Amino acid sequence: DRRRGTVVFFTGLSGSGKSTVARALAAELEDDGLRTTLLDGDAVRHHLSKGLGFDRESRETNVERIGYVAALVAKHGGIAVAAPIAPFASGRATVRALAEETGARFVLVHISTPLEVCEARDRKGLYARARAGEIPDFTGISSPYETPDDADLVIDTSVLSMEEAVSTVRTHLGTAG
Ligand code: GGZ
Repeated sequence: DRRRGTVVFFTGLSGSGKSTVARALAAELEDDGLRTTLLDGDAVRHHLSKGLGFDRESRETNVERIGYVAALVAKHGGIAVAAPIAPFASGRATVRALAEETGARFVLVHISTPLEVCEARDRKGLYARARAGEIPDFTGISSPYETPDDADLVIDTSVLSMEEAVSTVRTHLGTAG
C-alpha cells in the first residue's frame, strides 16, 4: 500500500552510529523519490525540544514529541526517520502506539554498538566528561539505557559497515512492506 506511511525509529547509545545511519538512509530514500522526513537529533533539540534537559521526564517528553511528529508525517504517507537515544522502553512504546494509531508501519531499529565501543570512539569527548562527573545523567554512564526487546532490527556498527547497516534497513523496508 503506497499510501501507508512508515516510521523508522532508531534507538541506541550516544556514539553508536545511529545518526549517521539514519542520515544516510534518509538520503537514499529521498534519492529513490520517496517522501522522506529526517527528524535530525540536533535540529529536534534545537527547535521542537528546545530547553529540555536529560532527566528522565525531559527525555520522555523529547521522544514523545519526535514520535508525534513522525506519526503525522506517516499519516500522510511519508517516511519519517528519527534517531534519538530513546533510552526508555515506555517512551518507545508510546511512539510505536502513536505511529500505529495512524495506520503507519513502525520499524524499531536498535543500533546495538556496545558501550565499550561507543566510549572508545568518544568522537565528541562526552564519555570522558561524563566519567569525570561533568555531565550528569549521561546515558550508559550515569543514566540507564533499557535494551529493547521489541526491535525489528538489531545492528551493531562495530560489526557492520555504514553501507551494510543502511542496506540492512533498506532490505527490511523493501521486503516486508
Ligand atoms: C546522553 C547527551 C547528554 C546526556 C548531551 N546523555 O552523541 P550526541 O551528544 O550528539 O548525542 C547525544 C544527544 C542525545 O540527545 P537525544 O535527544 O537523542 O536523547 S534522548 O532520546 O534521551 O532524549 C549527546 C548529547 O545529546 N547529550 N547530554 N546527559 N546524551
